[in-house]
Amino acid sequence: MPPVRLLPGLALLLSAGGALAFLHGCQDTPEPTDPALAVTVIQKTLTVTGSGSGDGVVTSSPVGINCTVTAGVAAATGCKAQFNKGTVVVLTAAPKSGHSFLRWFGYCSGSGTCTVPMTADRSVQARFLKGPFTVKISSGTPGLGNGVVKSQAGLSPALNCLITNGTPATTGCSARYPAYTSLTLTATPASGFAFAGWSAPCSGTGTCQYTVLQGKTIPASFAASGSSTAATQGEWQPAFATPVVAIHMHLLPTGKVILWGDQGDSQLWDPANPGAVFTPATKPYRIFCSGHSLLPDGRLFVAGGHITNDHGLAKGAIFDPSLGTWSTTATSMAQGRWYPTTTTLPDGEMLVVSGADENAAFVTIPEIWNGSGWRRLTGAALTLPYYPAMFLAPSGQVFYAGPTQSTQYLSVADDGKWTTVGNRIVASRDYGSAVMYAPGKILYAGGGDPPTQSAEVINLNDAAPAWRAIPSMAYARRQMLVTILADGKVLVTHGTSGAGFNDVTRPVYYAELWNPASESWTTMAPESVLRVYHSTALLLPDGRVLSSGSGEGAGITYANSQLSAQIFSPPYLFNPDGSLAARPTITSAPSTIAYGQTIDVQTPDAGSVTRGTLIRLSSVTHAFNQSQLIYPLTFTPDAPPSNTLHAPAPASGNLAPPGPYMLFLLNAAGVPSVAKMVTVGP
Ligand SMILES: [Cu+2]
Repeated sequence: MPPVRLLPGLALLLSAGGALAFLHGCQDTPEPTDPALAVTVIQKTLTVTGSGSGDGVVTSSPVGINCTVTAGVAAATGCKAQFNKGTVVVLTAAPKSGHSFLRWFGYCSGSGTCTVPMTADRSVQARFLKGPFTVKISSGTPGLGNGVVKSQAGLSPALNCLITNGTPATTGCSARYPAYTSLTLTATPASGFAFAGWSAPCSGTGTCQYTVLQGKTIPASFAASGSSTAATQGEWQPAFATPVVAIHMHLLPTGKVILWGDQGDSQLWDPANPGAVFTPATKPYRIFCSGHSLLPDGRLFVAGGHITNDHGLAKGAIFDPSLGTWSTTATSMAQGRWYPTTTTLPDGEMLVVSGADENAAFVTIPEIWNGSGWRRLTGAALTLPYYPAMFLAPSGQVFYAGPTQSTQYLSVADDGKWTTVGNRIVASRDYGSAVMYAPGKILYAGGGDPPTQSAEVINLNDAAPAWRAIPSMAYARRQMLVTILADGKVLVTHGTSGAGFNDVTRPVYYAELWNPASESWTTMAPESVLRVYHSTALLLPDGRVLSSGSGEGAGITYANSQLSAQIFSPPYLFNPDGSLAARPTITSAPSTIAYGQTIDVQTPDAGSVTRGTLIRLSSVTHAFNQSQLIYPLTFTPDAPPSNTLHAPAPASGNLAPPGPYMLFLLNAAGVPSVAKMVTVGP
């Protein structure tokens, strides 16, 4: 396990789950071994606990544990036993009739037997659930597709679920079954429609075999006949090799991507020339575990770095994309920072918060880079978790969204001041991911331990902003990324559904797409590579998403890390039949956009383009993109045959802090252009 440590004064901000944000470093520290005493038999304790609503018994081989769980609560005796150190204990869970054994938590996962090597004190939890359970059929393509889902002949009660236009009927689509009922579901499309497939717990387009262990919703997706999965679920291109682990990844105004891990150089790659080699750029210092965002002039700003786990460097660095080289800032921060967050302010200054210093003390004082030196916000001391989710709000204040529960505004005026906004609904979203998906509107999805599939939003434009629950993702996940797409929808990639810091045995391969207008989720095609802790993803200028990284920390060696990247093409790039959609094009657009002015764009598609987006270039690490944000554009065309569109630019840096953005046009079908790089500023 990684080292565990807590500092005084944290209790205010921390829930039990939130504390985990502090406990995990970039590398794993081996467990200390017991003193080697040849004649002493060392014993280790195995503890079994229960959870859920059901009854059952957990027994061990060799004997020792005989633990009765009633309504999820383990009995006072029989649930704890000592074994000689090194004994391999196998636990078996047997549910009472009518109840189910769902799975193990703690040292084991899964639902089979639990094998525990007693090299240390161990604890496992057995989750039993009380039947019967409700199984419900839903549509994986809301608003789209007709068909019917039926259970196997002879089953009572039967499922006979008619789905029309992506909406399941009010009867026949849900039934209650005793624990361990075996369901075989068959999906038949209506005439003119095709069955696009099941989503979890099933997959593919054959029958869905499901053993009822808990209440479950099973999505079935129907689509118009002849439609392809690319049109509804997007498409992943084959993975390709990267020379280092992309733990930190950024898009530069040159259109190139820069990425780095701990080992090796930083590396440049050009998505417009995918066959081109990676070009190394020597790091200025050990910039692993730093924070970063893009400066008003398009250079990449980096604050802090790595000494050892929980010990940060006070240095700063800048990468100049036009020169292709790094330089170190002339002055350093007052304290080192390991796992800080960097936020571009309305005037182009760079705010740095959180992180641990050279002595592994949490840095409580925010610090601001003004382009030539640093100043500290001494009136705003506050201990924040590592890599906090910080967003520039329309008020010009900076909003702290998590992962701990109490969300707050930081005013950077004078010597700084925090004010409380309100608590999130879910207490800890540790290694979940947050995004400002529209000016002042923030989505926070997943995270926590065990991870949640829930999501919530807040609108900072409201008079009294409050967090509000929205529909959940299809998959619980942590160690994930949320990425704004060219059309303003939000893509979720990566993560693990397992409990603990980084359970590589339960990866979530499926991406999910969130529609801010309907607040609904659609499951996308699965990535082929496992990406969990230390993974990254960002939007490319061509509207696709680059996904990379994972590993090189939390016990995963460099050799076992993901030295690869993969690109996702969202559904908006495809026609319903799977062919590539015709994209609007930009003939010309200004290279700089000034606050409060009008943006004039030339396009041969003026007749079909009504909207566009400005999306700030990404700077990503550790489940958070510190730079991305979106400013939606509404275009008005000149009278035909003019090819000119006009849109109001952002009014101020509060809505779009200065720096490099991608300008996308969107046609009536929602297909984006390839972006033009622009600089937004005063
Ligand atoms: Cu790390």
